[in-house]
Amino acid sequence: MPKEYVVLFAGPMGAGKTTAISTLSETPVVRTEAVNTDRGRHEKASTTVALDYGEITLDQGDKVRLYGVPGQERFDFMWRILRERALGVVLLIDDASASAMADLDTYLTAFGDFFAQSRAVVGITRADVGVQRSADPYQSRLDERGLALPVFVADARDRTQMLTLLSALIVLFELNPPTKE
Ligand SMILES: Nc1nc2c(ncn2[C@@H]2O[C@H](COP(=O)(O)OP(=O)(O)O)[C@@H](O)[C@H]2O)c(=O)[nH]1
Ligand SMILES: [Mg+2]
Repeated sequence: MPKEYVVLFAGPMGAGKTTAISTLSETPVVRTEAVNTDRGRHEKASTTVALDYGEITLDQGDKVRLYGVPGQERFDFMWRILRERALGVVLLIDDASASAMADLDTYLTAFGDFFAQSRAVVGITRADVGVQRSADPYQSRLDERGLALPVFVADARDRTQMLTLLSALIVLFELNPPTKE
């Protein structure tokens, strides 16, 4: 029976989330304006947040729903549902950004539950025009935090490289299926 997965693409602005989803998706990418209903945290009754959506069918017929989630995380209803349904996270970090290592720390914390459960992979984008130009310093940061998860240098414009990231995440998930509560 074909399965269906939800995968989140997270990371700071400019890291390549929209590009990655466009590169991977078989369907035209939909940019959704979603209503943020978290009234407790925001002045306005509702604000809109944009998210990218695409789909890909894997070799075995499994379908993956790909969501690009905006820079800052909002802990409202919509995010809780997306997070609960998500198999895992592809975290993209822009190696050409001066804040790349700080961004990694921020997102490791924001998606700490996924990282702790080994349901995350990291893609270092823009390494060709980047600062470190290598996955090593980022991998070391994960090691320091006790997270033995893969870090790849990956160009968001390259479908094969994005498929490698996605496949690595799915393999991790299948090795560590979430325990039912
Ligand atoms: N040179 C280079 N550019 C990249 C790479 N990955 C992504 N980009 C570019 O980075 C830019 C930002 O990507 P975008 O998808 O808009 O980022 P988002 O804000 O995370 O959605 C786009 O112009 C991409 O083509 C890479 O590995 N190398
Ligand atoms: Mg984008």
